[in-house]
Amino acid sequence: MAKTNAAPPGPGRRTRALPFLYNRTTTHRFFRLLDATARKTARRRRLTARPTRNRRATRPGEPKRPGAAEEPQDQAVEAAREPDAAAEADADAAVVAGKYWAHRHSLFSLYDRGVRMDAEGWYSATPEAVAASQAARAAPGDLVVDAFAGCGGNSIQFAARGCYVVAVEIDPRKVELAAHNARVYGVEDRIEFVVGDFFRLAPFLKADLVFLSPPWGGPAYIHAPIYTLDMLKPKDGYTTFQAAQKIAPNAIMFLPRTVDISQVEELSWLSCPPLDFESEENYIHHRLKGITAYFGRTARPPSYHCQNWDDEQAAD
Ligand code: MGP
Repeated sequence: MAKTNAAPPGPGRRTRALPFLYNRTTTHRFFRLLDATARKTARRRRLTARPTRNRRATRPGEPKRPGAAEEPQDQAVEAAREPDAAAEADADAAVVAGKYWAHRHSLFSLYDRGVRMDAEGWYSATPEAVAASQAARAAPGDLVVDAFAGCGGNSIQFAARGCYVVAVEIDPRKVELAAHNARVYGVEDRIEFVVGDFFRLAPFLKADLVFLSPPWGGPAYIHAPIYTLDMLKPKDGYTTFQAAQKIAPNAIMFLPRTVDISQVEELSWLSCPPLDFESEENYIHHRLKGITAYFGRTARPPSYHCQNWDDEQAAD
């Protein structure tokens, strides 16, 4: 595109068209305002574009990084038009650009084949090795309901295990991303995507197992020293678990590493007789990522396990 240089204010066609602009005092104010706006925009760009170390242009022939529509930074800019969403989108984009991009291959080993995520997907997708080990608790041929399917990471691993999956997700845009990702992994035939509210659908569903990875409240969840079940979204952990119990007694729940584990164990006492219960710490590269709670036949004694995965192991 050709560069154009703005003509300095002065007499001529423009002066006649916009006389107020060239009035001495108004001009001054106008350009001051313009300058302030430009500074604000530049500051916003600097915030959302970090870090440059992990960001590089796509090489020819290489699968595209998340497309323009899904690029978290662009979403932030889009959302910035709505004042309420602006702060949230900026925070999301900064977090995503800051650390989750570096984790892309542990979230999806086939990331480079065109996996797509939205901002929430980046920070809430279960790392693939963890999702695979959770899925290993299901038997091939099981019918699994993934209650908060998001961008599809867990549904994909259950399908890869040989299960049939009903993936429930309230956001139709996420369902599109999840269906796309299922195609990338070649498991789309085993997943039925449903756009809907899990809490409304639960009374009408039956399955062998329910997988629950509800929103934890965004990356800020970590600021609470102890995460209690009432902090889960969109409904507290008890309500979510009871909705799942209408579908199947067997459930797997992925929860924050700071969760109050005694509260989680109490969920198993909501059934009579109490469900078998097991909790497991999930590590990637020796960093604790979350805690998985297994209920019913997905639980294995003894009741406490610790699991570590690193990328080399996951790649095998
Ligand atoms: P994290 O704790 O936000 O960051 O997410 P991480 O990578 O541990 O960075 P660190 O520098 O703090 O160590 C860890 C994992 O938790 C993510 O990869 C997701 O699998 C999961 N997770 C995080 N959040 C905020 C959510 C959420 O809101 N919902 C769900 N279901 N999972 C989440």
